[in-house]
Amino acid sequence: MSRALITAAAQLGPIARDETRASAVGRMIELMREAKARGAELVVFPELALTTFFPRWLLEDEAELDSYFEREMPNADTKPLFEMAAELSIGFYLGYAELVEADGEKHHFNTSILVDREGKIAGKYRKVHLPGHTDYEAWRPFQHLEKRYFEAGDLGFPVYRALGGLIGMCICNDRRWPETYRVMGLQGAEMILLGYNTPVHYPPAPEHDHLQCFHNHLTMQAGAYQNGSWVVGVAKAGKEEGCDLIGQSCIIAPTGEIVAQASTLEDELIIANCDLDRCKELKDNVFNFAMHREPQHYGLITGTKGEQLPE
Ligand code: CDV
Repeated sequence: MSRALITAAAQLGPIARDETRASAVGRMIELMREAKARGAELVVFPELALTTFFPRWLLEDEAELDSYFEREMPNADTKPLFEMAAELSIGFYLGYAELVEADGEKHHFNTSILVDREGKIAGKYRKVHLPGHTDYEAWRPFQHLEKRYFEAGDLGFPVYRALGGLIGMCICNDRRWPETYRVMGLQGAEMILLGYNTPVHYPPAPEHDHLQCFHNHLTMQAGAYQNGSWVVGVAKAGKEEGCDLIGQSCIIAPTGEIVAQASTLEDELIIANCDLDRCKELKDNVFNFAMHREPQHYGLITGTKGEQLPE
């Protein structure tokens, strides 16, 4: 008997700066309906899926910046997505900008949630690895101000029992870091969901622009294989406000093989029958952690942030 979780990756094409949340949610509902029609039990949307990728601009007006954030979830704009999920009995992952007010202080996070088949939030994650820079840098063709607009996540990398499996989440730049996957792998993660907005052009190292799609798959395939977990990576793709974003959304088996991949830079649904029991092929063998890990030699990984060079 297998533990199949039929999973869809719902890639989004560009979201314009003046596109409303209602419009973005409408596009996601269309994809959710298609996912259901094709048998999916879970649909994964991108990072910051409700608005354009606003960290590409310096926004100095606090009210304008905060207008990109959600103060509650669900809210009036996103409720239709939750209601549709419950009606169709389909779970979903959604990335959005979260604003929390506590003790008179504002906290901004780049967040994702996992919603179960009853339309209830089953898990939350706040992006740990924030790329980019804090101050305006005039030399760049576009900004990447995630370090200015968000705090680093404060929830770690939790893994949730949901949808019949052990499910973890991360967001965009997190996928490039092996620690992200390992911390979830050590909690038995059987499926890791992630959304991304990745520009083709990387201003600090443009000589790598032609490798963006390669690095996208390289890191996610390695994370899947080395932890014996399914990985579902979902792009916001295409030319968004003049900035080209990669696509190549994909579903990766625990063997590291891509089993479904998007072929456009638009709204596109891909789907795969993900047998969570296939994780055992790796977790019981080459990556049987309890049998083969040697954590006494891994202290540097949590003991230092930067390099410690030999004398
Ligand atoms: N949204 C992101 O985290 N984007 C980064 C870019 C800036 C490199 C990424 O890792 O894809």
